[in-house]
Amino acid sequence: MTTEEDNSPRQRLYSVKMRASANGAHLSGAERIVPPERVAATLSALARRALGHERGVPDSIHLKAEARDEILHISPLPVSTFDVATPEDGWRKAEELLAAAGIGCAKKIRGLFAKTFSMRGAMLLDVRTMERLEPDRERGVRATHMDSDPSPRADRKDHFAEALTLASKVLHAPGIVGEVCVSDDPSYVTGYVATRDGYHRITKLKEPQDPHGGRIFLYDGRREDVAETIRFIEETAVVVDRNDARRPRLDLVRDDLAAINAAGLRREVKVRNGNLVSFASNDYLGLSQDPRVKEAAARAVAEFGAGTGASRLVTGTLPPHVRLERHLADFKGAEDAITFATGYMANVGAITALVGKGDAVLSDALNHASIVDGCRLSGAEVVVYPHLDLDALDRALRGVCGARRVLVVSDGVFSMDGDVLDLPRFLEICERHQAFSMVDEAHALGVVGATGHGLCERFGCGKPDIMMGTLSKALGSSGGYVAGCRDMIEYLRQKARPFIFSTAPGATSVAAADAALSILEAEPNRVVRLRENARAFGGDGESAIIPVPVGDERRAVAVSAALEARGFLIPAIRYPTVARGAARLRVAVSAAHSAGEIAAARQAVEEEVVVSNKIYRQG
Ligand code: WAQ
Ligand code: MG
Repeated sequence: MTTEEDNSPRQRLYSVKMRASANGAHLSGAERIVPPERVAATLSALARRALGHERGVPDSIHLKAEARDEILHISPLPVSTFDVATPEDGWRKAEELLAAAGIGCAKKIRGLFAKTFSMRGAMLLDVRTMERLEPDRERGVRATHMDSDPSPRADRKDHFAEALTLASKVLHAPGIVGEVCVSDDPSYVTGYVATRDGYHRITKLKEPQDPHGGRIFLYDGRREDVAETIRFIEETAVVVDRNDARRPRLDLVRDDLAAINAAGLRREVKVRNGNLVSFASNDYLGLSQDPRVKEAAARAVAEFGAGTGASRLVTGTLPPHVRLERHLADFKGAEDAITFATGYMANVGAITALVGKGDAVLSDALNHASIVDGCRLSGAEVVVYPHLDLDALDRALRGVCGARRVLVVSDGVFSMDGDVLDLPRFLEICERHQAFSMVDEAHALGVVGATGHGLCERFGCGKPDIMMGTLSKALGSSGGYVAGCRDMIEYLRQKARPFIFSTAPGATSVAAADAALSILEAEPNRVVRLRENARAFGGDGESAIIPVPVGDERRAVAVSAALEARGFLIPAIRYPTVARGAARLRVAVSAAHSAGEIAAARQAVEEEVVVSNKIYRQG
């Protein structure tokens, strides 16, 4: 054991405890060991914790503080985390860890958890004879008088910190060779196996929603010493010193990864499988593969080289940049345009340039992450209004009258469900409040409007002050742009930091976007075909995105995998991109899909969703 006992005189400490009950039943409990100056604050934090417990409101709260002269200071057990997919895998791991510590009865131990459920304390098990040694089988053995230094915040439960303290103390007791713990908290599925060589977290020891848990302390020693072991666990005051035990820094990252995995939220960086029919791309018009677009890119690299060597305002601006910006401005019916290396940068750049401290920005609840990040980074007051609720926007604008400048920003076509902003109404509201209007047409350019010019064409209305869009989707290249009046664009050239401080985008992507824009203008029929394909897949033809709601994250992933096995790439969209429990398939059609591909994919989606419905109900 790595523990060092240090008996040098220290400041007198207080053992502070809280116990709360409702209708005579235990509700919550916690304890801390703190210096005198922390006693009052700790009592109050523990009271808050009792009152805020999710299982109910207490009708009695006991708070107690007693001075302890003798405190044993020990080191924490070293921590490791094992990421497992299912409780079965978790218990297999637990079995291995116990076996490594010379404890061979893991299966029996697991079975005993059926009896720990009603116990407030732990079962004390003799690992040689399998006898239960706790004197009171209903209550069990309760580990108390313990804390760590530093002490975790007292007003709410930190499962990990409190469990590590308990396990470190218990494994320090004479004769204790191990502990197995499963939380009784239905939403907390991580448990642990502690042995003398460490605290081993196992990310899944039960299914979510399961309220059963408990603790079993494993004893290997003489029967006449049991009383002394229990006395240590229940009465000796122990502080686990975590000050010089900062956890290995990579473990902090691995813990988070394990949690992401356990929740079914892991995403993979995948190399595209060229054999699948893809409904995952934003290459709505198929222009990324058009020979004329590729040819333009190749010519540009031959003429101007691979990189631009400097930012736009230094020496990075090349003739293709100027040509594309002119072309975009004309296409959007605007006076000028500015391009960025990515659409993300265009949003962050425009928003942070326009508003800052003392200003306000109003943003639709489902706006793209790049808009969200721009709002946060700007330092302006951010008001998020409910998705597409323009009455709420109107009301919110009345509430920000103290702000110096006000910006309202919305996606034109929302990327997850393909729903469309009512632009005329949006503009009327912004105008009335003298707020800047900004619309992101990333999923609208080349898609919305009879000839793909976007929302203004679709509604036959005026223009937002800031018309943002991308070169990366329908134009088949990469980059972002903002189009607007001359002064607005000049302002962005002076103020937009991603523009000022990035190396100018390469001539290849710029020339490719320019060529694609020419094709879009010359061949508006592509837009018509795209809309027909969207309708053939069951969409309303307003956008190229058709959401198929599924709900459960794992189920959405399973349906997506089944579709992949049938030759269709249709991604599952999960939290954090959409809300938890609102996972869906996101179908993005392209003008390049044939009628046969659309029909086959639609049928496959319908079948696989039905199959998964059945499996899900049974399971
Ligand atoms: N002494 C003995 N047994 C206890 C004690 C105690 N002081 N407190 C709780 N138990 C028993 C009791 O049977 C509970 O039902 C059971 O343990 C579970 O208690 O690294 O939250 O407080 O992230 O629900 C593990 C953390 C958290 C894993 C465990 O336990 C990690 C947890 P809970
Ligand atoms: Mg609990």
